[in-house]
Amino acid sequence: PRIVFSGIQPTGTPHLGNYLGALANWARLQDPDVVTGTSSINYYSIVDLHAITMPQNPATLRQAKLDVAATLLACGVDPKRSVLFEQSRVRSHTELAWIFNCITPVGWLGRMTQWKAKMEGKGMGHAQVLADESLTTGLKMGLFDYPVLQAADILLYKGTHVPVGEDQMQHLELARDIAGLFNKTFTNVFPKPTAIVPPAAKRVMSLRDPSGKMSKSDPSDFSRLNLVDTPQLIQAKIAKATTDGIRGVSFDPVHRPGMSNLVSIYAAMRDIEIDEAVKECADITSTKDFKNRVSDAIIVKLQPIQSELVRLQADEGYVRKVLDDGAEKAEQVANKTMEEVYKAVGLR
Ligand code: AQP
Repeated sequence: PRIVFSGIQPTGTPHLGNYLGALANWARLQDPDVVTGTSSINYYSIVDLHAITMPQNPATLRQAKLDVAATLLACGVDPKRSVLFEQSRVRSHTELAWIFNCITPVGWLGRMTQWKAKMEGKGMGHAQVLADESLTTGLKMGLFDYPVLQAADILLYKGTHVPVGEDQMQHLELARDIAGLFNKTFTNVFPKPTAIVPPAAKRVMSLRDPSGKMSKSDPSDFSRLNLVDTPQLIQAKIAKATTDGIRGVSFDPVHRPGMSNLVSIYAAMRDIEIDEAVKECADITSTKDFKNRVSDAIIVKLQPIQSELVRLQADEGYVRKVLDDGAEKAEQVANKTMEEVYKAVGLR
């Protein structure tokens, strides 16, 4: 069978980018493959150890983990068919990351763009490199090493398929390289995982600045659509979304990034192709009318998820129980892999 692994950080409430880039696929992958009939084992993790690579408030983090768990369940993750768990409850994630740290060249991590982007968010220049001491004193080891931990997350369960948004492609390549390096250095333990990226809306952009991706940690709440936003708020955020002065609806990410972002969101919400979405809106000349159509589509799509979420949030005991069971199941599999790893490396 396929072994599916993916994670989400409890850094805030999940947004439409998380949903379209990853979560919608998480639910879908619980079903057997429509073409081959292959079934899968699914591991979905709330990756709290990744969240602390950026400063977090402990109380907020604790609450966010429960909220994210409830949201995943509301989005269709089914604990009967998937192992849903908190990363830090399974200690082997960090153990395997350490072993990978001992073989992964620093240069591989130096090429990753995410830590640079996050440093940039702290007012540091993208062009400056590792050798610049003034830059790297502000860079925490954990943030730099994040992709190695991510490789450990996936490979601990011998993951073969990883449903993620496009922003994670570089990290997934690294996970493949680390798997290959481990197998070559010691013995063949790990498969090379493949990314599963959705065809449409693989990268949902910020509503305020469509040159950057929609993200939980963006300080502006108007930059994203949270899955929990009320219809009024969704309408207000879409109404304020950055577009352009050009009349009519078209898809042209280079010249019309804001408009194109809304078109791909609309297409994804309606489960149609981008071309079809543009055709459907051919008669619309005013951006205001188009935005109303987009927010209506979002509201309709999110409604069932939101009512399920309300139900789950009233039942914290159930959510905790799901996480406890998940941690137990994940740990058993992780322990088996670690035995193989320890033997291969010579630690046993
Ligand atoms: N804008 C996006 N479009 C498509 N997919 C996205 N993902 C995230 N943003 C988008 C996918 O969601 C999964 C969980 O990733 P995450 O927890 O790192 O999400 P985030 O919103 O990006 O969270 P943060 O805290 O703001 O983190 P940084 O700053 O690290 O991005 C992943 O599969 C991701 O691809």
